[in-house]
Amino acid sequence: MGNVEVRRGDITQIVAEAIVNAANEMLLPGGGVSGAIHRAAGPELAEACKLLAPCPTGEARITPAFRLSSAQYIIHAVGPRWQGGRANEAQLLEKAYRSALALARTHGLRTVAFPSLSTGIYGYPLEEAAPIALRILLEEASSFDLLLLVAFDEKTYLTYSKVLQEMGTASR
Ligand code: AR6
Repeated sequence: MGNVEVRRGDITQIVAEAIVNAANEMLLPGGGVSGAIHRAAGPELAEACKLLAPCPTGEARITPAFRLSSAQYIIHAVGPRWQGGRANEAQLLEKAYRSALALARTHGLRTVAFPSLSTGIYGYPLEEAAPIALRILLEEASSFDLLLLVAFDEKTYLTYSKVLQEMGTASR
């Protein structure tokens, strides 16, 4: 198993080759982590995103990180909006993580930091999203040096930490 870690913090402060943005299909800045990433990267990011939009749910696009000096690339992944659980949300969430990792691999990137896709404005229940996200990161970790899940708030941090610990124990 490669290296997967849960960290508490602001993803715009994390040093990694790529950070992942929880984007929308139009790749517009919006709020949440996306707003923070766009503020840190500067207006060039929105210009670059415009050229790559739309990005259907479950897919990802890659751009430079522009003024964000802690990373070289930003990978914009579009997770699903929670609609009650019967609209293929789990498959789409999995696909969003996998699409981001596939882009990282094709660009030869070794360290990638993710936010908790879909569990903010898009309303995906944290307890259901965390095992999906971490299962995929663990499955794909051998292709990378380090995969980080960066939790902005305490509840997200505790949930992901607990799930990772359980999964680590289960696989030993
Ligand atoms: N660093 C790390 N995580 C953060 C940060 C940060 N600086 N800020 C917020 N989070 P959200 P979504 C956490 O809403 O649910 C935007 O408008 C946040 O606490 O950013 O996928 C986009 O443009 C939560 O745990 O993304 C889309 O329209 C997690 O990041 C839409 O929101 C994801 O919350 C996407 O919604």
